[in-house]
Amino acid sequence: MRSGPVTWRDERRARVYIGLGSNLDHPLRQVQRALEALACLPTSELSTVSSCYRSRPMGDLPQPEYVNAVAALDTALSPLALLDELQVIEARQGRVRTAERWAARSIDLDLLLYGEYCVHSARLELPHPGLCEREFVLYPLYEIAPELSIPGHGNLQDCLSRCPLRGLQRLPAELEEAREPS
Ligand code: ROI
Repeated sequence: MRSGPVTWRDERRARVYIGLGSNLDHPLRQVQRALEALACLPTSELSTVSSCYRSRPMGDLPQPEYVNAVAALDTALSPLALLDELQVIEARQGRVRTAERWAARSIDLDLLLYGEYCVHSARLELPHPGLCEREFVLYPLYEIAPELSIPGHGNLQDCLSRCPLRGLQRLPAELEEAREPS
């Protein structure tokens, strides 16, 4: 018989990483609200959340700076069921999908990694195809999972060393806490 506390990781759950980004309608608040929604997903547990970062918009369109963060979630949802849930959260927070590919957005939730899975389908690509070129993903990811290796790309630290900061700034925790209640 076992005695004492047992730490047990449910094998049916996958460790997934989700990138959050916003540059419209109070970005910091949008990110916080999305994190609250992630914490309520069925059969899932929000494990770790990075600091929030201010980043320069990637792409050629003139638009405001972004707030970005990365969250680790343990989930029994399948990749596509999780993607559906992420899109429901985006829609609830007023995300409007326009024909313009890299337009400003109230909230963007990107499924970056789903365990070790590699998927290439019309709806979903894993690892996320932009992951290793995006400083606003790699740096927050490194903050919460420095030992991670990315299927097809090697270890995260090597990816990070090839990715310029482009002015990325970690926001002080006080700023996140001082934010008005939503
Ligand atoms: N640029 C930054 N800095 N952060 C983002 O989250 C982000 N998201 C996007 C595009 C438009 C590519 N640019 C971004 O989808």
